[in-house]
Amino acid sequence: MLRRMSPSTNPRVCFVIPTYNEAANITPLLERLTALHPGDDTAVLVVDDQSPDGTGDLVRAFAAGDPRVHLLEGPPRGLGHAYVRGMRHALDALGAETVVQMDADFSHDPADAHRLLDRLAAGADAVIGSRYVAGGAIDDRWSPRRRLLSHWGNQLTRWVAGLRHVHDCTAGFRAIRAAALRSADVGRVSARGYAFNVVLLHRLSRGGARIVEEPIYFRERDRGQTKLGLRDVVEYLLVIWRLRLADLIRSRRS
Ligand SMILES: Nc1nc2c(ncn2[C@@H]2O[C@H](COP(=O)(O)OP(=O)(O)OP(=O)(O)O)[C@@H](O)[C@H]2O)c(=O)[nH]1
Ligand SMILES: [Mg+2]
Repeated sequence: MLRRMSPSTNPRVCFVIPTYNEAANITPLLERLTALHPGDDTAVLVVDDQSPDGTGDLVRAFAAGDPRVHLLEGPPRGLGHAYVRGMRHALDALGAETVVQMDADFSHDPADAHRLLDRLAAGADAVIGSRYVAGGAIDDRWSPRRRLLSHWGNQLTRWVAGLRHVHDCTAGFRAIRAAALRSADVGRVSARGYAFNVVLLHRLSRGGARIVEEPIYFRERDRGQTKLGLRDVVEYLLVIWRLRLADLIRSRRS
């Protein structure tokens, strides 16, 4: 397929993909994403935390053959830090107009990104690839424990953090306009781990962003291992109550 020849223009869309030990997934994912988005208006930024399994080297090798692929490396400081670094780089260094955040393990189908981007083009500021709206689903291979944790974690978040209008608050597959990320001051989100996603969502929502949900099928990873740990769960619970407190203080002041 012919590429649009405008390599000096800023990418319209930058995929931001955090990785930690995703050597089994990253090359197939980069192949698939770059094939689905063949134009020079797309960039892919992998944010790797010096994965011991050599994920970074695989990205470097791929990027050598495709200048639209970028690698941002840093010390392992958690998923939240990786997202902040990646989104800042996408906005400030690459000049992206839209950021699509997604996981590296094929739980988020790269082919679904087009649907998220279409909803953005139709007027939304942020589109969530959602498991919990009509048409959305989770892989049957999820254990009942994992299902329960995710379902009730989401319900708790909606009520405690005041995000009742959103059904999938923890989703990591989202398309967000650069302007919305800037007004949410994404560079200053301090959550270390998975709580990043709910903090960013809360900031977007309170900043008046038009947030919509697009149903997705969330596939269980076939390769590699989960990194979700107890520390993340504890931070998450503290964070949603902190967000509620922030709302309370704000409403008292106004
Ligand atoms: N850079 C970076 N990436 C991370 C870190 N922790 C997780 N990731 C990546 O973030 C994405 C989501 O992590 P997963 O471990 O798949 O979390 P999950 O989807 O809740 O768990 P599974 O369903 O078991 O896959 C994946 O692409 C991971 O490689 C981290 O500390 N740093
Ligand atoms: Mg995963």
